[in-house]
Amino acid sequence: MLRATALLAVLLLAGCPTPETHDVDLIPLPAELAVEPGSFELTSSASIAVSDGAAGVGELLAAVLRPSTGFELPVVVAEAGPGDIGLVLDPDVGQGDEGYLLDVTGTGAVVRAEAPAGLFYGCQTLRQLLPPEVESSTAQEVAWVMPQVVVADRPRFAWRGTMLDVARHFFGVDEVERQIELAAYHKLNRFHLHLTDDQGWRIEIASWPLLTEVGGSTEVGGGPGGWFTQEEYAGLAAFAEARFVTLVPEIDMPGHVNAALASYAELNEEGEVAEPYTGTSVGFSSLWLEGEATMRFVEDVLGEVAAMTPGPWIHVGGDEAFETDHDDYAAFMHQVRAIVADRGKTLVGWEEIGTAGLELPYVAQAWVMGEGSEAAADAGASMIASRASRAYLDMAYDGQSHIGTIWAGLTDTQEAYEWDPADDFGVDLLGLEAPLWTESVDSREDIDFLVWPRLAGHAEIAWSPATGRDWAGYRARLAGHGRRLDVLGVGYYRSPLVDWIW
Ligand code: TNX
Repeated sequence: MLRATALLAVLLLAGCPTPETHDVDLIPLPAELAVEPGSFELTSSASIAVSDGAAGVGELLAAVLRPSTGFELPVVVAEAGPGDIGLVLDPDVGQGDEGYLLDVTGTGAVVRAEAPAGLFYGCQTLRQLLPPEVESSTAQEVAWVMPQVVVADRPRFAWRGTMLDVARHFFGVDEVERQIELAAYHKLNRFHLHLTDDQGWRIEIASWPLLTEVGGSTEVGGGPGGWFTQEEYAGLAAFAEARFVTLVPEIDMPGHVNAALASYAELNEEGEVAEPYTGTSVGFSSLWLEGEATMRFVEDVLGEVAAMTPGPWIHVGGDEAFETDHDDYAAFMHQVRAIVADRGKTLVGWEEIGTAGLELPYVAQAWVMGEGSEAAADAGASMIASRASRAYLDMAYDGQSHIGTIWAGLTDTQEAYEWDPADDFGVDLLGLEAPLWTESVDSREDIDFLVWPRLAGHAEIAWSPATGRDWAGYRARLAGHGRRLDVLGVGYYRSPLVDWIW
C-alpha cells in the first residue's frame, strides 16, 4: 500500500513532475492509494454517467458539485465518456458492501462498487480530491483539477458511529441533518440520537403525549427544550438512510428518566410527578419497576419507536441506574430485550447491560470498560468501543477549552486520534462510536467546536487499516482537511497541535 505523502516525497526526490494540484489530504485515509503523476480537470461539459441503480448516488454527488462549479453536470444513465465522472455498480469489484475502486486518469474519474454505499464512499473520496472550494454553496472561479490516483478502499469496522445528545440541550432537524451530513462525508454510517434523559424527552409518543408536552419543555440551564414529532423523526431517519447512515434511537432506562417521571405520576413510586430537572447530575432517577403502569409505558414507547425506525437497532441506555436494585435491573433488562426482539429489532445498551446476563444477540457500548463490558464481551455480545478518555467528544481539549468536561481527562486531537480500539479491548469489535454529550453544549458553534476536528480522527480510526495510519501523517492531512471544513462552514477547534492553513 502506498501512502500519498510518502509517494509525493518520492516523486519530488526523483525529479518527476508533481501533479498540478493541492496535496492529497484524504480523511479517512483509503486502504490502498497510489498517487500518480498527472491530473484530470473537470469542466463544464462533464456528465455524471451512472449505471442502473446508481442515479441516487449520482444526484447526491451532483448536489455537491453543481453549486460550487456552476456546471450543469447532468446525471445520465450511460457509459462514462472522456471528461466524465462515472459511477458503476459492478458485482465483481471485490471490495465488499461498502468498498469501492476509484480511478482518476487524465481523461476522467470512475468509481466502481458492488453496492450504492460503496459508490457513495467513493464519491466522498472524489470530493476530497477536488480543491476545497468544491464544498462552497456558491460558484467559485477555480480550476477543478484532481490528481490522478488509483484507490482500492473498504472500511475496517462495520459500525462507524457518532452520537448526539439532544436531551440535555435540544437540537432541531436542521442541526441534526447537518451533523449527519458531515458524519457521512467522513464515511461514518451510524448516527445515535440520545433522545431521552433526566432533563428532557425529545420524541413524540402518541400514546403518552405528556412525555413531550411536559418532559420536552425543559433542558439543562432552564432553556425552552423541544422535541421531534414522529414525522420529523421519520424525515431524519430517511435523510440519514439516503446517505447510508442508520439512525439509532436511544430511549434511556431504567435510569436517566426524570423527564418521564415529571410527565406521568403513575411512573413514580410516590404516585406524584417528579420535579422537572435542569441540572447536570446523573444517576438519581429510576422508573418504578413494580408499578402497574411501568411495563405498559415501556412497551408503548419502544413499540412506537420501533415502528418509526427503519434501522435494525434500538438503544435502551441502561447506564448509571444507581437507584435501581441490581436484581430488579437485570430482570427489567430481560423484559426490555424481549420487547425489542418482539418488534424485530436488536437491543443496544451501554456496557452496564452486560451485568444483566441477557440472551444474545445484543450490542454493548463500552465507555468505562468496567465489569459490564467484560461480562458482555465474555458472553459474546457485539461490542462498540466508546472509551470515554478517547472517544467522548464532550471532554475538553486542553485547559483553554471554554466548554466541555474533564471527568475522563483532557482529550486533544492527538490523544483522540492515537487510539486503537482493537488493541485497547483485545476482543473483536463491531466498531466504534464517538458520543457528544451536551450538558455544556447549546449552540451549533458549541457542537462544531467539540466535535471537529476530533470526529474526523475517529472516522479514520473506524475506516482505515490500523497499520497504514499514524499521527504525523494524519496531522499533515488534517491541516489541508481543515480548509475543507472551513468552506463547509464548520467552526472546528484549531488545535495548536496542527499547522492549520489559515
Ligand atoms: C456519562 S456515558 C453518561 C452521560 C453523561 C456523560 C458526560 C454514559 C453512558 N452516561 O449521562 O452525559 O457521562 O460525559
